[in-house]
Amino acid sequence: MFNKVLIANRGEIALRVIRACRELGLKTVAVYSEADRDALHVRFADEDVCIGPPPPGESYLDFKRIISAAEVTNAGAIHPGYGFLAENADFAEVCESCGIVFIGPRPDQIRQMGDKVAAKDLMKKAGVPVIPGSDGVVATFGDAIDVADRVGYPVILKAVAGGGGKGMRICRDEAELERSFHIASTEAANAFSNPDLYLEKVVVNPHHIEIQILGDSHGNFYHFGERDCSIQRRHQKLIEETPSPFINEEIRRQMGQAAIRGARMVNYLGVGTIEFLVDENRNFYFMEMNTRIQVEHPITEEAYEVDLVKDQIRVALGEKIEYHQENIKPRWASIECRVNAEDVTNNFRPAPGKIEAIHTPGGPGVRIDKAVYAGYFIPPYYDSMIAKLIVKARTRREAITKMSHCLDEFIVEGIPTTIPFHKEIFSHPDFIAGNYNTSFLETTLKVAEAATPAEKGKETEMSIKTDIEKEQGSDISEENKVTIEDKE
Ligand code: MV4
Repeated sequence: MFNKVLIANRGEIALRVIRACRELGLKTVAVYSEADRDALHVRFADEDVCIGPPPPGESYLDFKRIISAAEVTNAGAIHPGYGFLAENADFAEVCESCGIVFIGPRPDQIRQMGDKVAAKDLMKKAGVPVIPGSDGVVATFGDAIDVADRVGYPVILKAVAGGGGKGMRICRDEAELERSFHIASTEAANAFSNPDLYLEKVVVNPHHIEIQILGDSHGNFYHFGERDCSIQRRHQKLIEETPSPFINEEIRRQMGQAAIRGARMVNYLGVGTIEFLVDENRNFYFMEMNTRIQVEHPITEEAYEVDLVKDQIRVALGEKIEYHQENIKPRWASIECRVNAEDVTNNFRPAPGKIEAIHTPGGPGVRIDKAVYAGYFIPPYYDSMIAKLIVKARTRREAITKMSHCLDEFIVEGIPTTIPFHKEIFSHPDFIAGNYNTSFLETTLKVAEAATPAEKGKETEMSIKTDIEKEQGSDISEENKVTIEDKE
């Protein structure tokens, strides 16, 4: 079917895929931009092709350059990793038409899940609980009022083409809904070239719990439990863990079965993640589906003793994946910290530069997925995650202890990292007690909205402010911001 895989990505995920390919006896091709000549994925792949200048649009996002690289190297498949082209239905389609296997779901599945209203509709049909709200797009302000009256305030306006927290607006009453409706629609049109909105009741203090699923081309579907991703700052996950301290075996089974019903409904192919919001009473509601391998997949691999990337590639090879759902159980407690090259004291500003020295922790139950090394220059063009520190232990308490020691042992010189921030979280009694939800960083550590007077009106380079946001100053809640960042 194919025996050579081109990896259309960089960084740690490119290495992760190269390793999986090697173990499966597959040859690998790295592609790289001029900023990545010294990157490890280029060194470790069997072949490599420079595909253009540093800006992603001219390299890692450029269909033509990537397809050409696959054709000249005779690669039969492309693995997109996460970010970049991973959830681009058009790219998956182009691969198909060029006779190249896209390692991921089918183009129509990517497209369907990218349309948040279509995805929600589909899940509803599959019997998956969805957040109460509009039946599809809310066409007019009048319709929005009717739905809001039915489900009750506060409500949230979301962009149909949005996702990941981009272009959402919370409305506490009708007046606010009236003010927000046209603004949100205009923002959505500008940011996503689609003005359509849908409306939902706000789930208060939700937990972000996602279920890992896998489907093969023989009609088998499996779930690998949950990941608790509630520790986020500005919709960027910082810590993920499994099992979730909030989820018991019974809820896990229910959410897993719901996720499988959703996957089966679209005959889903490959690895995917179904994101749920879980309220304080442990009611769970479908939020979005991610049709890619995710940054945080290693905690599931460690806890469940599986290799999701190898399974993903095997599915693309047409192989049958043989698990027994009743044997897929969390055998370990696993936690991941995303180590980013960011200045925590300066609003988490990305801080690219040269890594002068690095020492990573080790020992039993410690896994580090990274692609940086001493002397490596972190280029400013891509995302700031430089390593993932993943631990596993028999209990959550032991995993937390291990993580704390690993963070102490993790030394990076030359650039600031998020490690000091992680240390704070791992010593916080509420985190240790498992007593947290998506509001933790904002309300407990008070960092989500770290804008100081000097910070007012200023944003990081990668985010854009719409005119209305500038008008409102930076007092608006995070939920009301639209960014163009498209990293995980
Ligand atoms: C919500 C919500 C509350 N109620 N929807 C944020 C990311 C995007 N995928 C959806 N998000 C939310 N949708 C309803 N009806 C709260 C959030 C939310 C959130 C969700 C998961 C993790 C962190 C979050 C932080 C702020 C808001």
